[in-house]
Amino acid sequence: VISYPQLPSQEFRSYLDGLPSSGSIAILCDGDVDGLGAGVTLAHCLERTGVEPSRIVNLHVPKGGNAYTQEVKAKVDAVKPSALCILDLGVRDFELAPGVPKLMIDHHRPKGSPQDSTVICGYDWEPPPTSSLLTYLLCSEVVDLQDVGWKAAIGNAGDLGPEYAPFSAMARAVTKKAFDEAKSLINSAKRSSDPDLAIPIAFRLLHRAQTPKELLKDDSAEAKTLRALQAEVKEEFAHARRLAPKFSKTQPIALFRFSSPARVHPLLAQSWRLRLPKFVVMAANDGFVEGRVNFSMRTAADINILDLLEKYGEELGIDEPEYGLGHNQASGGSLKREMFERLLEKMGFEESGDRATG
Ligand SMILES: [Mn+2]
Repeated sequence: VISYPQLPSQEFRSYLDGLPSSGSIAILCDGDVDGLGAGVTLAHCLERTGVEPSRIVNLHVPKGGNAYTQEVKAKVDAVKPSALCILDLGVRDFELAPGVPKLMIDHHRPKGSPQDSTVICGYDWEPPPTSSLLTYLLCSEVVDLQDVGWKAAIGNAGDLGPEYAPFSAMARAVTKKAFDEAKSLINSAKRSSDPDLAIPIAFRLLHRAQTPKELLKDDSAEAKTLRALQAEVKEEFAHARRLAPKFSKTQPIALFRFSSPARVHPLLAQSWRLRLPKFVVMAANDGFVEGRVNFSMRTAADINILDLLEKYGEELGIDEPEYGLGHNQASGGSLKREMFERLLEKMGFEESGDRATG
């Protein structure tokens, strides 16, 4: 049974009470199923407390980017929000909207304590909640969200969150099959080769559906677009799964290196985690963002990946917005190719023949 005595319900309520009565409220959320589940849940909560739906604007981070960058700051500024909610995107000092009241709900290791912000982060809670679960717990103390609770439940399930009995009951009520298929469809948005197109679609589909079955039956043009992108992700993943690992000479690290326009590296690392239980699995994708290597690391061993990446990051002087973030046993990053090669060298990988001569 989950109970978080530290749930800051009062702070959350105070934030809602202090929301300006006009102007847009931007919800900047991660594009994975946990971020979208949290974002949509918060949108329902705001609407049910009387916020005009047209005031709510959903924003996301561009392909391969990080939330705390000038690029995203410009996106936020363009909306001129009177309030900004940042969900499942980490906690940083970088100010996206100075002077605007901000709410951050997250579960990754925090990196700072930002100004003008109500920060709710469950990183060190036991068991660590997902952002969807955390958002649902906070919101359902303010309004009744029973009917849309499955949306947070798919986020929680999709990000391997803790078992929460009401969510399990909701999944059964909507049938497990439809629940899993809806989760997979929404999760394909950020994984696809065109997340900038797919993520806003996924947010809208999840927001307007009353049930997972309704979501799956959506026959709008944009729903078809998302399903086509999902098919592409499946194909790219099936291809990447045929790779064999390379092993470090000095560290318990297994590397899978490949090139795909889709964000299948987290899936690949996850799929090998239990098959190589004594290793840190590293899946590195050269094809996701031009000139960069995007990589995911997962482990079932008692190794702290955040600490590992922090150590190498200091040694190499890595200063990147997307590096070594996340969870103790699930992290990754995005590096320029040259820096990634240096990281691999530090990790005890010999240059592979084709790249060494290239
Ligand atoms: Mn998450």
